[in-house]
Amino acid sequence: MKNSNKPKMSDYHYYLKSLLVVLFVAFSFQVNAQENSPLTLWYKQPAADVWTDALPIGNGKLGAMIYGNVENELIQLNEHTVWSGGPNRNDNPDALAALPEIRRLVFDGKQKEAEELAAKTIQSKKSHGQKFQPVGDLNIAFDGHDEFSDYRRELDIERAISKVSYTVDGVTYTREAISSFADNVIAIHLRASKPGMISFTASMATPQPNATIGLNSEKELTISGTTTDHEGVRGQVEFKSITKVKNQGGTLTATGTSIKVEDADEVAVYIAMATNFNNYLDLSGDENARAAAFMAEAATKSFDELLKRNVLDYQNYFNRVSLDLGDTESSKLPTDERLKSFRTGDDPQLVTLYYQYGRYLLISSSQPGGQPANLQGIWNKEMSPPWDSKYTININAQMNYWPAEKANLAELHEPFLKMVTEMSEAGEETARVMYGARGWMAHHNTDIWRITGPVDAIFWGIWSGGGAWTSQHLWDHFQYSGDMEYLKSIYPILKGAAMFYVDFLVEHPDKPWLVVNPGTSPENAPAAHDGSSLDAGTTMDNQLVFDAFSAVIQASEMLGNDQSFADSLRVLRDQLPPMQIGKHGQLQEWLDDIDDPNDHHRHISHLYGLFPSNQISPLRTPELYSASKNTLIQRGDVSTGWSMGWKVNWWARMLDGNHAYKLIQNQLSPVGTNQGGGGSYNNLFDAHPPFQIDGNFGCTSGITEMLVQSANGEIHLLPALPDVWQHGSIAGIRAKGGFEVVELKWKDGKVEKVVIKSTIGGNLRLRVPNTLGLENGNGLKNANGANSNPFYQVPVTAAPIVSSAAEIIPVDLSDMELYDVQTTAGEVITLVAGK
Ligand code: FUC
Repeated sequence: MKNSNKPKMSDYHYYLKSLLVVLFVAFSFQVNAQENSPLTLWYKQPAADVWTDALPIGNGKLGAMIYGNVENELIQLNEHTVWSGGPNRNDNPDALAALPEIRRLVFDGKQKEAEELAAKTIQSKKSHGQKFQPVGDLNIAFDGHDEFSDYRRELDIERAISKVSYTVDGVTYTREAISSFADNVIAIHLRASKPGMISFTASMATPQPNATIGLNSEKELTISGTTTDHEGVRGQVEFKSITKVKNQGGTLTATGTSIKVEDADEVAVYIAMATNFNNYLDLSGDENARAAAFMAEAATKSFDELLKRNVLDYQNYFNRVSLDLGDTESSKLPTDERLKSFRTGDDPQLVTLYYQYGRYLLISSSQPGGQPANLQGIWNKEMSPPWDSKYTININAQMNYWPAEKANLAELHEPFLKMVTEMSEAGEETARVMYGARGWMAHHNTDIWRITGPVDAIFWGIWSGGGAWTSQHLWDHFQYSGDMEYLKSIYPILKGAAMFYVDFLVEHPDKPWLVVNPGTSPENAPAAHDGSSLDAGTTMDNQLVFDAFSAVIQASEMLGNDQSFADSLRVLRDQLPPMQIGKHGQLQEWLDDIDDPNDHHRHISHLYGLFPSNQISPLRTPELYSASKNTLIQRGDVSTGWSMGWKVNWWARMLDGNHAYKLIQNQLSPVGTNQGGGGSYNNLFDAHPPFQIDGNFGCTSGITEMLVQSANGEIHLLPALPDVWQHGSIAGIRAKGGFEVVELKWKDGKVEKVVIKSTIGGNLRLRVPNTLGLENGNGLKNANGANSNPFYQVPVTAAPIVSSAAEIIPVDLSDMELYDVQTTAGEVITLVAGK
């Protein structure tokens, strides 16, 4: 029949063709959309031999740096428990006998003599901490790929996948790499746009001296080794890596210690790594069985299966928070070019990318059951990395975890909290043997073996606040969730940290105070003390003891137990020295007014009280606000990476968004361009320099603090918004007391809409820059009196002692509203502007 409506065979072909075209377009669109995802770091050139140009992937246990080199791809490998040495302690028992004399010398103003004696008697004579070490490298050599075009290298932090693509002789080659959370392997996928085009030789290398590279009967490349001895501690970590090459099409030949693939259609390479490490005291695991089991399990799955599952696992964390600070044309440029022009340009999206990169790095370097992120996260290629890539706990390791609770990654706090628990076990002996004290303590460093003795020069190592500060993280973890069972479980650790000071504090001979002696203010030393760092009653020590005691006092109240111990702490807390404001208007770092206003030292430890603690605030302690401002200005902005990261948080707590933003500009400057200070490498790793990951995490925390703070007994929205972020939104931020800021939108610097979920109920006290009302048009109740919410009780800071020469800068607060909203568990509150 002519003109029939029935489709003809050719029509079927037409439909099929159309469908394929639609699918193809949709697919290419998706690929394009992925390539242009705003949350991508990307570059037009390979990393060549520059490690800080390579891109990091990790699953908290296995880390890799992908160089993206075309002819000779290099993938540098880490496993979280590959450390030098083995279980060991490093206390110096001579301390106890020398303690009275050291204290007397400090009180007599003979700090230098005290330091010399302490160097002999307190400083560890054993290990000064072991080293986090690499496993080795995977090299993949491609013949004939010396000339290429259309090169692109990227790290998509929305999907946790690194990708390299380029064209040789009309064939497009693609490499993707992930570190699989669920399947315990690093997986690399090699593809080409034409079949049979993939040929390469894969081999392994390792800088570990006690390791052998081999090939097993499964035609897998292996590295088997034992880590090195260091400072008298025998290397006892046994490690194994297994690399499997799975080709589709073509041939695979294994010769010597390399694998040659010829003419394959596509290839997957999986790398499993494991050690004998069970915990800080036990190395009885079987690294061979572990690595083999990981590989056997992963090998049954295709790369696409691993990838699909990995994206879901990763996004379970990553997608909880979104941030929009605006976008400009600059975001279309490669990341290294954006970094170069950030300070002078207009690229707010780079801040969003950097913020989310901080979250990406925490997800990738800190997973439950693994080791905490160390000074380099989980990425290190050196056998002797800077500061051994361990845990400096006078600031750096804590900074790594500042974003964990508020940026909605609380589960990833676990490795650090576990480390604190283990230090509390190890540090009991240190407290007893070295200082004759009950409870537990730690000095300024620890490592995978949880050493708690004093390391490095005595000047740094004698600091005794490691227990007080790190245990605050347990308290914080509780305060965010409100989980009373958790509080019960950690109470003994908080109590132990406080108990140490019950025994360690001594009466000052001339002043009416109880002080830490010997104490220090980390790594700084006043000229007035002949350059010695030792002192009694330094401001940071006082603030730390205040927090250690306050946490126990509040915890015991909430648990309704141990009241008499809490009461005894109240009495002691009242005898701590108050903060003092010196003749330069500064917050005094030392007990005497000896600060140098031209000192630009990177540590400003006495501002611990401003952040992360909450003993100083423009809203509650105006004189101390003034002193902190003077101190921040005198110390200056530019410094090492982590110091600048801390300053973002400080200026946010000072409610000065423009100054905080200035620090972000410094942080997002290429390393070497910042008047001798830190900055960022091309892969956006923080530069101390050298690379230290703390600055990444510190800045991520600081950006959150600029937008939402839970401090001062309230949730403060837009507390420190810089002029350049007048419009934007953030979603998914957590606040103490189980609140979640599900959505916060602002326009012209004012809150337009905020949605807050209360997970455990209680009063929501909200400070905002403009009038808000309920969606139904009803107004809100203005806050009155003390906040009834138990998670928003702030211990009162003692009135400072102010030098008669000090000038006090008045606090200039913009208009704000303060509301109280009663919430029940599970309730979602929506508030809008102007009602
Ligand atoms: C502290 C800092 C240094 C460095 C080191 C890892 O000692 O003072 O700047 O960050 O830790």
